[in-house]
Amino acid sequence: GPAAPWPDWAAIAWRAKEPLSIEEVYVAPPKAGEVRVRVIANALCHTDTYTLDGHDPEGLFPCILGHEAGAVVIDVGEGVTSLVPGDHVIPCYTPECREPSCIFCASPKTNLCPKIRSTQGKGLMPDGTSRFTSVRTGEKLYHFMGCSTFSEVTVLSEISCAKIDKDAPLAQVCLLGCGVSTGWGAVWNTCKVEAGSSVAVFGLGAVGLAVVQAAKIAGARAIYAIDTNASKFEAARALGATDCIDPSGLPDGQTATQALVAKTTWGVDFTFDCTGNTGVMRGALEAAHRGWGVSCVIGVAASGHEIATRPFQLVTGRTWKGTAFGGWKSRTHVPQLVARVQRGELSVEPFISLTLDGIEATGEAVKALHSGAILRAVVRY
Ligand code: NAD
Ligand code: AHE
Ligand code: ZN
Repeated sequence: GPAAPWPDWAAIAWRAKEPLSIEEVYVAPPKAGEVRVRVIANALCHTDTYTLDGHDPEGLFPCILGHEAGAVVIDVGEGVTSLVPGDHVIPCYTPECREPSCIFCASPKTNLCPKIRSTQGKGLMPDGTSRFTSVRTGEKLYHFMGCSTFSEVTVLSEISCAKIDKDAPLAQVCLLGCGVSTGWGAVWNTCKVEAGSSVAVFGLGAVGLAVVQAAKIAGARAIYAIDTNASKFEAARALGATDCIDPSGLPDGQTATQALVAKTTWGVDFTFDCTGNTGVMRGALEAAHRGWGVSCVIGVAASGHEIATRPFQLVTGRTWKGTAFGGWKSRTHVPQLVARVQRGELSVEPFISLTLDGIEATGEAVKALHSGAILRAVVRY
């Protein structure tokens, strides 16, 4: 029979707004269609800290956060055919079931496979239960975004695992599990930014800077980079921004939108919100070009916040759209992005501000991201 379970370490979020607690957890073996993985490296995304701060309407506690990671398969549950122990994977919060009956997987228009979304949103595996138990209290802990990578060991759905080349450095390509892939895909997939266009990016964290990088690769002629934290401008310029704007430092109380319209006459061809601030989302839409401008919402807004604009902004030719994971079909496209990074065609290095060792460093990474001083902090477990 199975050996007695032995515990692993995890960074537990017991309650909103409280620091993570490094404690032992029992991680149950994978059930049918699931895989158990050892997390090798985890990068911290704003969405983790937003959820820890209690802003996610779907946020459940106690839980194990984390969704930007590289991992190695330990064992697989019944019926798993695409993975074997030892495989390297990037956990993906947007799965890809590839079932012939899945109209989303079958459509080239979207990556939003809904196969396990309802249980994922309830913090549970697809059978409606959790694999995590606190050693200290005996309580069950919720999963998060189908990943829960703030744990040395976690359990994932097979359809959430992008299998990647074993030679790819997990402490770097873990960034492709969320933010950087999202920024690139927003430009290339969701908006299909054309050569010669103008682009404005609001919010210069890893997501916004990946938008800058992708826009430059797409041949954008002008890239306006906007952030209230001017310390982000150096990285933005290095990645291709042609003009950096601090909205708090504009003359005569001008807004970033007014500044952009003044610089361009009719607005910017493509604008991106990478802040999650609904006021900024409105400003980004209204900075889009009369007649054809497209504005893409990438940022995730806090519970209770809604977007608004005058319908006239749409009547006069602007399009408001949004993206989840940059439109990438996870199991198909993430391995391809990893290969492009390995070939040196794309670089994730500019986004890694610091690398820390040991899961106990996760709290330090949270503080650093909160302070605005860093892009991505990678923690090697
Ligand atoms: P981050 O915290 O590293 O960066 C956010 C940046 O926005 C910071 O540089 C901050 O100074 C800037 N900012 C904040 N308020 C601003 C304002 N009013 N005006 C201008 N700049 C402002 O975050 P990140 O990890 O890069 O993520 C960015 C956003 O994207 C978050 O909302 C995150 O939840 C979301 N996200 C969405 C997806 C998706 O699939 N749609 C994927 C990843 C992240
Ligand atoms: N749970 C929130 C929404 C959170 C959200 O929108 N998440 C983004 C990914 S953020 C990655 O860092 C997303 O892709 N959402 C699609 C999905 O299916 O969750 C809420 O408002 O309830
Ligand atoms: Zn994320």
